[in-house]
Amino acid sequence: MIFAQIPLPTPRASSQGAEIDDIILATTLVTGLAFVLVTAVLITFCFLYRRRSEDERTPRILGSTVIEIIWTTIPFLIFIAFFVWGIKIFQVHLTPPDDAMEINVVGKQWMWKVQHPEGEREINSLHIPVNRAIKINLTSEDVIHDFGIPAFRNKIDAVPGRTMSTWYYPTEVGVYHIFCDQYCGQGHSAMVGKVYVMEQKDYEEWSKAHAEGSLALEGRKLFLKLQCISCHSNNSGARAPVLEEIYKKRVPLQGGGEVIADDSYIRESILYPLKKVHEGWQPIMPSFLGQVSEDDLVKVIAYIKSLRRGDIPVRTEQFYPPIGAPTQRTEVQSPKTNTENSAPKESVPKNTPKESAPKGGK
Ligand code: HEC
Ligand SMILES: [Cu+2]
Repeated sequence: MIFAQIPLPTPRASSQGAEIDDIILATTLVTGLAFVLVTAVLITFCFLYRRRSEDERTPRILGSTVIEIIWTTIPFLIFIAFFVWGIKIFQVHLTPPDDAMEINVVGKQWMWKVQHPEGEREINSLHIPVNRAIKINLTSEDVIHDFGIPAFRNKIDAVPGRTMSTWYYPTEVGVYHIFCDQYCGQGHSAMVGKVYVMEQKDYEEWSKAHAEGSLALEGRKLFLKLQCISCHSNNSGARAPVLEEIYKKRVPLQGGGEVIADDSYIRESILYPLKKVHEGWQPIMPSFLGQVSEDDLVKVIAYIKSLRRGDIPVRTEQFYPPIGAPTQRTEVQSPKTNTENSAPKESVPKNTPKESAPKGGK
């Protein structure tokens, strides 16, 4: 844990992080030192043994067994030491504790689909409790991806037709990056996400709100299906307010005054969006009167009320595979149908309902 004291730009948020940092820094130091030594000797010898006159002849030097043995044995022992050290850490990564909470992750071009033990699902985000072992079961629906979380110092390939496992023990509450660490096609750079490490009670709350069949989860599906996400997304430059944590907050209104965002305000905003317009936003939201049944409205409102920071998904664009790439995916490998599977794809209209209306209408 000596080297692990050095501050690094990437936060360290898992119990295994320090060990990994130690071995990486030690390897870098030792090999770096060897590099400096070899280079120094090389440059010194260039001067020391340079040709001094036109008729100086190069002496014939034959090998030295002693030197050969020394410079073979020392690096060999050093590398073996690193190998043993590395294997020990790797072994720990391969063997999750028995009480680990299991989460299934599926990679596909180009998103991460996550399923929790109680059935909660999410895309491109992973909510987990702090100070609890988390086992990840990973697979891929198409090509090889790699589920990498730098803050946990962990990455593992997602291989189609196989389930790979790894585990974490998150130690710091916070939000960290998920990257796809294996080049997997055109949308590879967009195959990113966030991991939310939460206090146990926050996780339970989140879990309850996202459990299969809960109102909020049903509402989430409607939110995607009704394409609310085309405006209310987490993308920078989205055209509408992000609806996270608005419940019971004050909303300043255009033309002065303000209103508390309670159930009835949310309801009115969906059915009669122009009645009260959030100050600073364009009144572009179409009315959903007649498009959402009362039952569904209740679910959508429950979803909006449940939203915490980072809950609103980012719009995932549909990327088309490059020409020549296999278009038909083998059904054998795909796990059972995921209801959220197609949601982000559908939720990316090129035009909002409002914008596209005049084209067809006039
Ligand atoms: C065409 C873009 C667009 C779509 C689609 C859209 N909205 Fe909006 N929405 C807005 C804008 C812009 C505002 C802020 C201006 C206003 O209050 O009308 C807003 C405001 C709201 C508000 C009030 C929040 C606040 O901060 O005042 C709620 C709640 C809301 N929308 C819910 C929804 C729901 C639910 C859907 C889907 C059924 C939806 N919106 C679809 C653009 C959109
Ligand atoms: Cu990928």
